[in-house]
Amino acid sequence: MKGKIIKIVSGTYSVKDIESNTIHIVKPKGIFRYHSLEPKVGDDVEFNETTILKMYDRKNTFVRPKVSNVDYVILIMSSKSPNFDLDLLDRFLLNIERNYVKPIIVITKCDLLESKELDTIKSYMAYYKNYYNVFYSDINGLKEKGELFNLLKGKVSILSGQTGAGKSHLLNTIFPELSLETQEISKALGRGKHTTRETTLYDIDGMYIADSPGFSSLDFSEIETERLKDYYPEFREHLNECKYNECLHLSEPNCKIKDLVNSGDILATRYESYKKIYTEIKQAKKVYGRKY
Ligand SMILES: Nc1nc2c(ncn2[C@@H]2O[C@H](COP(=O)(O)OP(=O)(O)OP(=O)(O)O)[C@@H](O)[C@H]2O)c(=O)[nH]1
Ligand SMILES: [Mg+2]
Ligand SMILES: [Zn+2]
Repeated sequence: MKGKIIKIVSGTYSVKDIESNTIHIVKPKGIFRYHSLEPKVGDDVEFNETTILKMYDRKNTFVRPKVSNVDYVILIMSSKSPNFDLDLLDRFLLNIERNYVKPIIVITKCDLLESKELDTIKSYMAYYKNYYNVFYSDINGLKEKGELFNLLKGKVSILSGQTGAGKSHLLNTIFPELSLETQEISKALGRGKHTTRETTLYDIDGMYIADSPGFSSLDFSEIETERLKDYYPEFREHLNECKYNECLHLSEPNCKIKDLVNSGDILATRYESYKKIYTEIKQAKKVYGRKY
């Protein structure tokens, strides 16, 4: 049989048979350990009644949460408590782009904003809409639920975003059958722990979705500084339009990207964030003495 791993609990694997839609509880063959291959949720496998026999090649694989073959990362950004933060948004987007996965952005907690504050956020997000799908949600859930479902059908998606941003709450409002644990942000921070701890791939009418614990710090030190520019869709759009093909859009002359920043076509905060992260990566490499 062919199937997809949807849950792993202490060495026991739940695999969904693609054809019959039934769940089978199985163990992986010892050969996986021998090859130090760790089957993860999202992996497509060949299996029989008791055992996973073979794992198919992965499109990609994530470490946090441990999920393979991810199509979308749904980035949950709260508009208030924790407060909306463009720099953080750009960092999360970079973290998704570097894994060559498509981000979908959901701005949560819109019910906590004055309409003026919401307008400000929406005016920024209008720029991001040129490149990504953007949704808004409040305490009651998501308005354009149908549109989101159309994107997610038949795909594997993971939720990502700061702790307390409302990942589990959003899943609960759009899929009430899940009843995931959520927690007041103040309590979550006081306890210093995330409310969500384990990874399950929920199968909701053919949409595979994993909730995941939020994280508060992102590490970009493994990115090569010369590659960083490739993870910005607005830079990719103008490949080869700078004087130098290898242009990093920093201090080079006749740089198309800098022109577009000056004309307001590229959001200045995006460019500033790019420069800042570039410098941070350079600094980190110096500290650790790495040579690239
Ligand atoms: N007013 C309002 N509160 C919300 C909204 N979304 C989430 N919350 C609240 O924010 C708090 C944190 O939400 P969670 O869903 O637990 O956050 P999380 O992102 O899953 O957090 P971790 O699992 O720790 O990463 C809870 O008290 C939710 O009830 C919203 O749209 N509006
Ligand atoms: Mg959670
Ligand atoms: Zn340039």
